[in-house]
Amino acid sequence: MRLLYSAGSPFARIVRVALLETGLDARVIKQEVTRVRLYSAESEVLTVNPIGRVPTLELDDGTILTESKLIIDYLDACNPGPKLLSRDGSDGWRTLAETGQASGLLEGIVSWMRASASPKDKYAAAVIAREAPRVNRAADALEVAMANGAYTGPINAAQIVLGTALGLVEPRLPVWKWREGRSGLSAWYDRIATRPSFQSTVPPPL
Ligand SMILES: N[C@@H](CCC(=O)N[C@@H](CS)C(=O)NCC(=O)O)C(=O)O
Repeated sequence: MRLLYSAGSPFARIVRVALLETGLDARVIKQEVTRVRLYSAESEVLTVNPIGRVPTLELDDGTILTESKLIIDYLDACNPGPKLLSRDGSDGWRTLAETGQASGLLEGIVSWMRASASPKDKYAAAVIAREAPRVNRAADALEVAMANGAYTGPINAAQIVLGTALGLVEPRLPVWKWREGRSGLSAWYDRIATRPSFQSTVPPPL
């Protein structure tokens, strides 16, 4: 298998962490695509995937998987151990609910970050005005959820997505002071960030 990824992509990081956490990492050749190439017509991703995004996972039979959470489904199918993304309701749908919440936070952070990087874009201010309250609402809900034992138990997709989302803020969106007033969420992040899978996939500063 071959994984096309970019070092700074949070969506690719979800898959990279999942590979490390499931022990499947050794079965995958990793091919880094630089940010400049990823956003160019010369992107290596375009040679196999018309969508042109990372993560892209090429299976041994040439099948192309794209979309981070669908790739996690595939990794779960390859892995005899506990599922990262339980889809059978045996956990009361908790993982699905938490993964959705964490994904909404991540997408909000990415939208805010991209708008901040393009201040001349005529829509940038409107995007930030919509996304900043969204991520603050999500983080406030997460602070409450942490006090109720959410995002705990064996590592799973929800924890990976949330750790990846929060791990993007300090290097890429330092303007958002998400830790202020959120000691529970902050302590949760500091714990997950010490895992070797997170430590070895930290996004580089821009
Ligand atoms: N929904 C996708 C998002 C993937 C995505 O947006 N990847 C970005 C990098 S963070 C990308 O490849 N962008 C290249 C492009 O849009 O052409 C997933 O979960 O995998």
